[in-house]
Amino acid sequence: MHFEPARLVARATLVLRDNDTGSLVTAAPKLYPHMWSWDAAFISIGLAYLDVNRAVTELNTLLAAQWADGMIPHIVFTDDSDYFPGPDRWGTGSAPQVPSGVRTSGICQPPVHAIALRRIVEIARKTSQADAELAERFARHAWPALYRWHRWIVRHRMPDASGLVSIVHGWESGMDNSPRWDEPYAAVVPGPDLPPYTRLDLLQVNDASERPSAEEYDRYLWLIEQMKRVNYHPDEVVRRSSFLVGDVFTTAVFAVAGDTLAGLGEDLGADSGHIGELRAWAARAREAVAGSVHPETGMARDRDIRHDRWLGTESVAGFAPLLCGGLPADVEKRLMSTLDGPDWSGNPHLLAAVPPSVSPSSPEFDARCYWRGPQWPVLTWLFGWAFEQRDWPRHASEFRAQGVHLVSDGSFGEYYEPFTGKPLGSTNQSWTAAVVLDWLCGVW
Ligand code: 9WN
Repeated sequence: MHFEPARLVARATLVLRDNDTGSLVTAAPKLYPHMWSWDAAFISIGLAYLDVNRAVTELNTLLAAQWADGMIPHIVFTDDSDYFPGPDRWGTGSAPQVPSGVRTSGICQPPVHAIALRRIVEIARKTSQADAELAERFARHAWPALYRWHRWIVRHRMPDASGLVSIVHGWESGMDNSPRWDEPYAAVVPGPDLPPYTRLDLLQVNDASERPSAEEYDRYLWLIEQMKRVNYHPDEVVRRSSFLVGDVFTTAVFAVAGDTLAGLGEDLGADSGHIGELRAWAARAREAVAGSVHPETGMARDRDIRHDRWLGTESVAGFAPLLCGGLPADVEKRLMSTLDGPDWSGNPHLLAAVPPSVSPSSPEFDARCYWRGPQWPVLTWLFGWAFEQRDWPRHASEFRAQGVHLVSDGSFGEYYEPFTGKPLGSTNQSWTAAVVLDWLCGVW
């Protein structure tokens, strides 16, 4: 089955409406019945095409859950009890930073929010004067909150000389079981006192091998226990967590989102001192991304901070410098041709010419398993958006066209098998619907 653009738009609209609780759109109808931080950002962009006011509500709901110290938590829980780990297992209720009246997880996700805020303003400016005023008013209100979010990252998550933004849990990367984290996770040894648990995610997928393994889940849950024991104190978490990795993809997102927030601040007349700080933080992060590049492969690398070593997995995160810039022109050109080449988007067997999460030529590639090989539409959106910003319109429009091709079966899969295009994980995944709306309705 293949849907034409107008039908795809209609179906994407329906997905966002069906998953809408009023104050938030759940990440997916069954598998993820709550709000996720980076999903919410992408979802708000899609919502802006349906109703700017509703898009504003989405980001407002997320920001209402921002911790007092500035962290934006990775999950804002609804009352649904069909997801594990839920609020009780996270046990963030006694952490002093958590605002009252909301229940959240205790970690964060990539800081894409400023990108969404600016995109909403752009969309609203194209619809009507009233929408433009609404979006700008909201952007002025949200700007200081996002500034504080970026400041939290600088204060608490740039712990070593590499300058990379660090994560204390694979979930923070948004790429949970990517082989990027295999080595650092090998050093996470769950204690005998890991409380027992039952996974609920496996009830929602057809094939358990499309999801992380039991051993991986034990480690995910063990890291939560470690954080609970220090009551989510951000510096203690970084000091004690047995997983501490400089995430090059998150660092690139931080850099490009920081510059985006600074630019929006200039546009809206925000505090010039804060704008200057955002620019400086972004520059530092961009340098860290460039500094991670492997001299031979030309790909960016994560850094296992606990064990003081670079991680050389051939994952899509290796293209992080293309998101934020900062490389010498010849190195950047080479990286772009690697992306276009046969080990990545140019692999002749791919259904859609967009990068899989892991190179099909890598021994770690698994075509069906989550972040170990499948294509994720939302990543295609992010790279395409960045290419537009960087003034590479041909690449940007190719990514949009190929992204639409990938999702044209209309099921809005969470991720896709790269050779057959089979949707995997959840269907009717909200962020997939949202990026389709931006690809098909956006003015580029
Ligand atoms: C854990 C919601 C989230 C995404 C992540 C994706 C997946 C959660 C899970 O779903 O993670 O946070 O339970 O597997 O990996 O990127 O934000 O869509």
